[in-house]
Amino acid sequence: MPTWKSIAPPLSEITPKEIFEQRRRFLRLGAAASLGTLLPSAFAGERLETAAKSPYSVLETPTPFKDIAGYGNYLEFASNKSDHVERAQAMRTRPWSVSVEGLAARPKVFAIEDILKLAPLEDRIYRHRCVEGWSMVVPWLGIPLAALLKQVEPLGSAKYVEFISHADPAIMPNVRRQLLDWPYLEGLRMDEALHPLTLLAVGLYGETLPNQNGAPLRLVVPWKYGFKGGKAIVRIRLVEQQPETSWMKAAPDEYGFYANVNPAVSHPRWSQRRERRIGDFFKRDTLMFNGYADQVAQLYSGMDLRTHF
Ligand SMILES: Nc1nc2c(c(=O)[nH]1)N[C@H]1C(S)=C(S)[C@@H](COP(=O)(O)O)O[C@H]1N2
Ligand SMILES: [Mo]
Repeated sequence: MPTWKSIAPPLSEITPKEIFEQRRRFLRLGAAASLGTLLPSAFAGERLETAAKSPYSVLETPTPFKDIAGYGNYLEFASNKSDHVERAQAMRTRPWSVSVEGLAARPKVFAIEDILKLAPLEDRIYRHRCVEGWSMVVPWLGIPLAALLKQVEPLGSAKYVEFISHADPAIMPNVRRQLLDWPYLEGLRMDEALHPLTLLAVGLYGETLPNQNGAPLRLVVPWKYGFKGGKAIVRIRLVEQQPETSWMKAAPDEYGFYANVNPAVSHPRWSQRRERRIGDFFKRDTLMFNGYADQVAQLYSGMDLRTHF
């Protein structure tokens, strides 16, 4: 079976030339100079060209590529933190389209190539905190989700956004079982979805996303626990009611709709006060809103974050 690399054109062919030039300058500055040694050839995707570093990036050292691409959760493929890597290689991520539908004046099905033309690709180095207590620093490439949502002209009645991931029982062993209510469904409130930090990621470390990290595009919401970031998204629905996510259906007392990183609110089975950054020996304190409080705290003013966990 061909992998997507063998059937997909390099994404560089569809990004504007001036962005490509900026990217080359960025590369020459050395920010990605060590990539060659970081990328195991089995994971190497197509190089993406991006604008300069984003002001939204944190000034922390990114977790090595091999850890980001080798450790994580992709429950459709595996229930542990590593078996999904090999299994996800069976996925074909081209051609790919995303239907943006529901309460919108101009609902539309977008080919991924057209999504990439909506805004310049940005390097965004984000903290990534998993609800289970581990964390990473991830150099994503992506565009703000808002750039896509604005295209369909959301109606005033659209209060929430649902994100629906690809589910294919033929290649995803856990989709043949009842582990979660498939397809993986996540959601955001409209103002969270339109927040400039909310990213549709298509790349990692300057390359197209590895399949195991959610290729060809996935959601990234850096002030929330990692499970809010659905992988391999195929459908985005604008809705009036708060979505019931796959995790809320599975364990409503453990996984709330908001899932904001909050060291003061424990998971029923463990504390969220501290986290282990992959590669570190000692744990570190978890920061309110994962360190993004200055940018997002006002979204929740007046809300009780214990009830709305
Ligand atoms: N479709 C889908 N998306 C998913 C998951 C999943 O199991 N299925 N796991 C989530 C969880 S719990 C985390 S921590 C992140 C992990 O993403 P990463 O592997 O890119 O670090 O993906 C999230 N998105
Ligand atoms: Mo997670």
